[in-house]
Formats: sequence, structure tokens, C-alpha cells
Amino acid sequence: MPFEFTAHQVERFWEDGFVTVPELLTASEVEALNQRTDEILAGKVAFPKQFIHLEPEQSKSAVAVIDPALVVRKISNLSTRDSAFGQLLKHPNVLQTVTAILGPDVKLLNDQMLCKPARYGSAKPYHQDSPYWPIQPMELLTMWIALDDATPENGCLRYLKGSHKQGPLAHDEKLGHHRMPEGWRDLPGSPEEVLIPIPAGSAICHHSLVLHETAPNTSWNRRRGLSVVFMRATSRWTADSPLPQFLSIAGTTFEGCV
Ligand SMILES: O=C(O)CCC(=O)C(=O)O
Repeated sequence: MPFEFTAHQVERFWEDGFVTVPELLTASEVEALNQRTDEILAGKVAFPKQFIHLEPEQSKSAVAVIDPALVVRKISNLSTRDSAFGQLLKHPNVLQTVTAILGPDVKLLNDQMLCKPARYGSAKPYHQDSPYWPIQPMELLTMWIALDDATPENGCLRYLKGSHKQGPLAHDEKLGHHRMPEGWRDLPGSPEEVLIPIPAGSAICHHSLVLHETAPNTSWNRRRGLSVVFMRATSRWTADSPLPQFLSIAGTTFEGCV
């Protein structure tokens, strides 16, 4: 069956704050991206070292790294620094999904491969994405593409359904994490917590204000997920720093906007 992102899925995104996108990529597309990731990690393909980040425990360790796949937590800026990942931004299924949710004019904010190594990958505590970013309105879309099967054991995403409707919440920056502070769970309406396992090649799109977390990887399987953040080209940059040049993904660009 040809890929179709439906009006019902668009509705779920805005209502629940997230929606799954089955079979966004084929098995061979996933395999090619995974191979490329391993080539980058093994240093077989040139990639700037400053965008490769280790698991927090590993950063403190003096033990030599034998296999980077066992210790790397994330790789940033793949889609703008590597042609194989750059191609993904032009993938028809990605474009169809993103424009269905955000409308015709879309830009890329950033991307990161979140690696969660087997038995070692650490948790990402509950947080909203938008409070990281000086972008208004806070209606960005994170597309999290599973490059391995994402399971409860290896740290698939968990959401508080509908929590994007609470608006931006105060976060702590404790222990190197942007996270919700102590005692935050008492939210109006007690949103339902849902765990979303997905197979490799499928994706989840989430709203930049929905609360989400991932658990540590307690399994023997690594869990790679590519998290790509898109925004409307009509969004505004609210920081005092100069406006960065954001890549146009679809449609037109607008003077005075991102
Ligand atoms: O993949 C993870 O572990 C965390 C993902 C996440 O928080 C995100 O993509 O916004």
C-alpha cells in the first residue's frame, strides 16, 4: 500500500500531542542510514567531532573507548552535515507528513540522532521541547524516526497525552538535563501516560509542548532514533542573538521570520 498520512492522523497530532507514522521508511532505507551512522561513529566518514556526544558516565570515564556504538549518546546536525541524512529531508513521506501537520511553508530547526547504547544508554527525563528554543509560536513538530525497533526495554518514547495543552511549563537544568522540576506531576486534568513502542522505519511526530521522556536502555539491543525538528516558516526568532540561517524544507520563506 502506498504511504498516506491521513487527516485523522493530523487530528490526533493536534488533539493528543503526538501521532505514530507507520512505515515512513523502508527496511533498506533504514539499513542505509544505520550503516552510515556506524561509518560516522567509526570515523570512516568525515564528521565534525564536536557534534558527537558521549553518554554522561562515559564523559567522566578515563577508560579508552573501544567501540563508539557502545558509548555515544547523540550525534547532532546530521541532516545538514551529511548527504545521506540530508536526502532524508527530501523524502516524499517525510514531506507529506510534515506539511500535512504544519502547512506548506516549513523550515528545519535542528536534528539529532539519539543513540541509547545497549545496557548503557541513559534516561531522558520528562520535558517539553519548546522551552529549549527561542521560537514562537511554540507549535513545532519533532519527527522521531526509529532506526532500530524502539521497545519498552530499550527506551521507546513515553508521552503524557494532551499535555501540550498545558502550555509552556517551568523546567530545571539539573544534572545536565533540561527536565521538569520536583513535584511537577500534579498537572490539571491528570493526563494519561502512554508508552509508544514502534518498529524500525516507523516514526512518531510530537508537538513541541507535549511532555515526553525515555527510560534507560536495559536491553542488549541499541536503540537509535533520529529526532528532526521542523517549524513553520512564519515562526519568529525571539532571542537577542542574530537569527541563524534555517534550511527551507518546503514552500516559501518570509521576511522577518525564521
Ligand atoms: O530519544 C530519546 O531518548 C529522547 C527523545 C526526545 O526527547 C526528543 O526527540 O524530543
